[in-house]
Amino acid sequence: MYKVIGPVKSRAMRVMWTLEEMGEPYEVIPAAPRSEEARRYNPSGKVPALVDGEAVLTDSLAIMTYLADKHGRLTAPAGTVARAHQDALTFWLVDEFDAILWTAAKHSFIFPEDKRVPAIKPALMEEFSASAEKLSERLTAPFLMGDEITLPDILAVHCLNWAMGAKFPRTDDKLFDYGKRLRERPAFQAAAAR
Ligand SMILES: N[C@@H](CCC(=O)N[C@@H](CS)C(=O)NCC(=O)O)C(=O)O
Repeated sequence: MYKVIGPVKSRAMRVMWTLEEMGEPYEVIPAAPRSEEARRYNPSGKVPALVDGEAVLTDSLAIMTYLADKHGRLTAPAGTVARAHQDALTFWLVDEFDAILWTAAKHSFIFPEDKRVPAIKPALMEEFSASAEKLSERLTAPFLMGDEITLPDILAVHCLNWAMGAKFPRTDDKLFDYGKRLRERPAFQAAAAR
């Protein structure tokens, strides 16, 4: 059985949601970021990690892509044009959503107090809002890549939830309703309950 390392209130949630969508059983080891236990799986202390047999994999998107390719779910097949478009959206979300939220977190509670620059936060919020508008514009189907849920949906909704938790400005109704609809999925609910 897969083992997901990291608490549900971390990027490990993305991996749990991915596994729930695929109906794959897994165990959770809720090791806190930077804890000794987390370092046993990833020397950097970052979570999530995934244990698959003898292998220990790190980085949420690398893990999700591995699982999607392995099980042939939640992704266009590797080596197709559809996959290149999907990956472009994934990497855009990493740059414009995840990195912005992570920088805000660093300057709120991750960095030691004397290294934080709280004045950066309004600019980050503005940048996130501009990116959220772009994402909303490109949402022209039930899911970001069309009629089926794919990995970028999981990443986008995880980041939208993170943004709400971090008190970022609300997105437009279209993106808000999309996030709400995806959070209602049984797979999301099951992962969130871990
Ligand atoms: N790009 C990595 C980022 C992982 C990451 O930074 N995770 C946070 C928790 S959500 C963490 O472990 N932080 C501790 C640290 O950076 O030292 C991923 O997506 O897995």
